[in-house]
Amino acid sequence: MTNGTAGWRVLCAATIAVIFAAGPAYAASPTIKILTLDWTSQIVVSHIAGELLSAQKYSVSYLSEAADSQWFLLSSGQADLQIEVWEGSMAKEMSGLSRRGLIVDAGDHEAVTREEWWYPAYVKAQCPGLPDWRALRKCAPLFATAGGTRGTYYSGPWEKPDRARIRALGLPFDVVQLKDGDELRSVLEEAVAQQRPIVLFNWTPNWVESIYEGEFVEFPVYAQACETEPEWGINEQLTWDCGNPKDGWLKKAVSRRFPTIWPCAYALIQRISLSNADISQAAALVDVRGFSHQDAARHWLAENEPKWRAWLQDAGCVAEGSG
Ligand code: TMO
Repeated sequence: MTNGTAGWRVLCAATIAVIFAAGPAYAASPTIKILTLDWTSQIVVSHIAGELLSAQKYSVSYLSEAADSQWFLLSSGQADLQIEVWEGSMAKEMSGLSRRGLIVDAGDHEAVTREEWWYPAYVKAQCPGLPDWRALRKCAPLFATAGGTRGTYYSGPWEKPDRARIRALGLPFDVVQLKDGDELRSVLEEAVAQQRPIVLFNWTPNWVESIYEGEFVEFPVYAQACETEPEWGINEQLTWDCGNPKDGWLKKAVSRRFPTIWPCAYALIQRISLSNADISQAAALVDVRGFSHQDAARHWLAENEPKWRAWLQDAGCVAEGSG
């Protein structure tokens, strides 16, 4: 290439930049702000969506937040997309805010989910009667730290009803709430290394199932009324005398502005549907195989091209962002 051509290109690019900057008619589509939260699969799947949107010429950015902030950020339009909304820990906010029109329900993933108390398989021999929750009443001292008699249950930052459940079911347990999925992973790995009894919050699909055998505790079966009607269930004075849903949904949520500003991107988000295997693989690529979140997303995309090509095709339109 000659200097002359290069110079002409620079001039040309500069001129185009000026023309585009000057006219509001050429204003670029605003950036789609994608929430990345505090457990691994959500971050990887956010990057999968982000890579697909970027390839469609949308401008995307990632906002790293604790799960609790998602509702305020989405309903105020400071964030646009939360790609993994879990029924067990997020149903209440999701249904309340979408009913009021403050956020938009962009449909379900194929995955069926569960979030619940969980223990590694070797714990069962130490506490006969598991997975029935009543076994935990007798075995509580096994799960005590430093000589106490009350057991410790390790939770993440997502689950709210644990203390209520402990009270309603008369379980001699205290809750130690950890910061995020990585901290849960550390206490689990440490306990397993020493074959020490542990009961902690876990969920499926997750990376854990690809490494450790284990089971969820079986509490009285969930019903909506268990949350609201004290008379329901074995404790007639208190709510939450039940477990979490066993066959929960997994949804996508977007900001109110999303469908109008980016209708084609919205059509794509509606079609994105991940299976249990997809989600647990996404988590395992990072937590077991050591990929970065973005590399894990690219790896998943490279291995699952027919799947995402079908989403793009079914969405059936070309990005506004590319215009
Ligand atoms: C929201 N989570 C999957 C960590 O339970």
